Amino acid sequence: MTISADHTATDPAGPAAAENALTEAVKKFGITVEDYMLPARHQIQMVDPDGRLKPESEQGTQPGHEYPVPGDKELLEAYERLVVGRRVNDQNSALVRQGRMAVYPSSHGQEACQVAAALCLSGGDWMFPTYRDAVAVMTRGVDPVQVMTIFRGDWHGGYDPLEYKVGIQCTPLTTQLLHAVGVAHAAKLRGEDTVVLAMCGDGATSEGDFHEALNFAAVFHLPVIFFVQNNKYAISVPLAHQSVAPSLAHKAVGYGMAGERVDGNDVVALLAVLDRAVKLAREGSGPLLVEANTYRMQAHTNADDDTRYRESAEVAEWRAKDPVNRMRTYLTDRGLLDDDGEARIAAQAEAVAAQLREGLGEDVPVDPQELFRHVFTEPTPQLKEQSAMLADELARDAAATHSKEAGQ
Ligand SMILES: Cc1ncc(C[n+]2csc(CCOP(=O)(O)OP(=O)(O)O)c2C)c(N)n1
Ligand SMILES: [Mg+2]
Repeated sequence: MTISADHTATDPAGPAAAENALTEAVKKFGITVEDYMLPARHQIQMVDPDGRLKPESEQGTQPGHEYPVPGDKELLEAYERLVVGRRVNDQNSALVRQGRMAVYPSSHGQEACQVAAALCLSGGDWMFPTYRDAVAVMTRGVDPVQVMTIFRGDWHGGYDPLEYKVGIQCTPLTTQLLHAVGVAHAAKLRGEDTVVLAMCGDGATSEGDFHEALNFAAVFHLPVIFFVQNNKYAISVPLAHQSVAPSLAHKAVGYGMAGERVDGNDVVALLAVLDRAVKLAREGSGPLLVEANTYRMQAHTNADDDTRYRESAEVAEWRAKDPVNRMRTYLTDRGLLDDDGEARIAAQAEAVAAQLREGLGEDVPVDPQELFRHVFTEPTPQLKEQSAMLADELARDAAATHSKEAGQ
């Protein structure tokens, strides 16, 4: 997409003002604009895989890329959501095997990213998720059964995006990034202080729409955080075959925005980096890209056999970096979590799982003609023809069933 609209027509302040806002934001970090845009040399990690808080000098930070440890209240809430998220992921995978859901792209192992993506936002902000981000949508406050409705395979998206300020979980890769940029542009024109978090995977960063969304957001200086969950695979394609950039966070600087990479299994670091990104975006310093370094612990979906393209040793290596265990150790060692707290959170997770079993346990009657109903205001001749063919087939089926029953 070529940007052909005059900036001054849509952004009264124009690009010069946007550039000034960025320069001002960078000034307070005491570094150059280039050093602000380039990710820190190492990923930000605050709590190591054994659950120990790392010394500040080993957290991967550097001047202008320093992050305070989030408060205890936020961390406890994050842990609670992690446990619920893990339980939901595993319950959903079971519901697929039982035929109650058609498909479920699980975020098992990526729950820290899911939880942080929701908790860093305020009520008036927007989130634009993908098919793998059901736990993030739920953590944002959408009813769990409504979130999972889309995976049943009927036509309905389940929840009202306007009510929750959460876009539909998009399956066509990176379409949601353009929706996100559009909403951010509209909010900016209206003078609202909305921040938009747009989610995608590592594979999705090769899409044309990824480029268009990032370029538009940077040129129009929009308050968007592009949150890339690098789980190392795009179905069977490993990251090394997808991109040879030094990191996915480095893609940001090419568009003129800041990038940062963070340990995606460390919810403490994720919250620290995303909280600052949201604050900066809200203050008007433009879009940012955050790459979370994580791993897809299970197959792409139930329709995929991951043993055909990756070694079990690799999966085992990542199991040791589990985000839930890590946080449990960290909070327990700090005296913030005890057996009673654990039991309360486990009970909460079980209640959500029961809600899903109940809510998705019944078949919903669907009208096959709804396939055609909401495509165009005026159906095309082809759709009319296909709809008539379906009506004919359904009538013949019904007649056959009727005569079979009459003959019995
Ligand atoms: C435009 C488009 N092209 C291809 C696909 C098929 N497809 C579905 S998921 C996927 C892999 C995406 O990988 P990634 O972005 O890393 O996300 P992950 O599934 O790992 O979360 C592909 C190629 C699609 N859904 N949309
Ligand atoms: Mg991926």
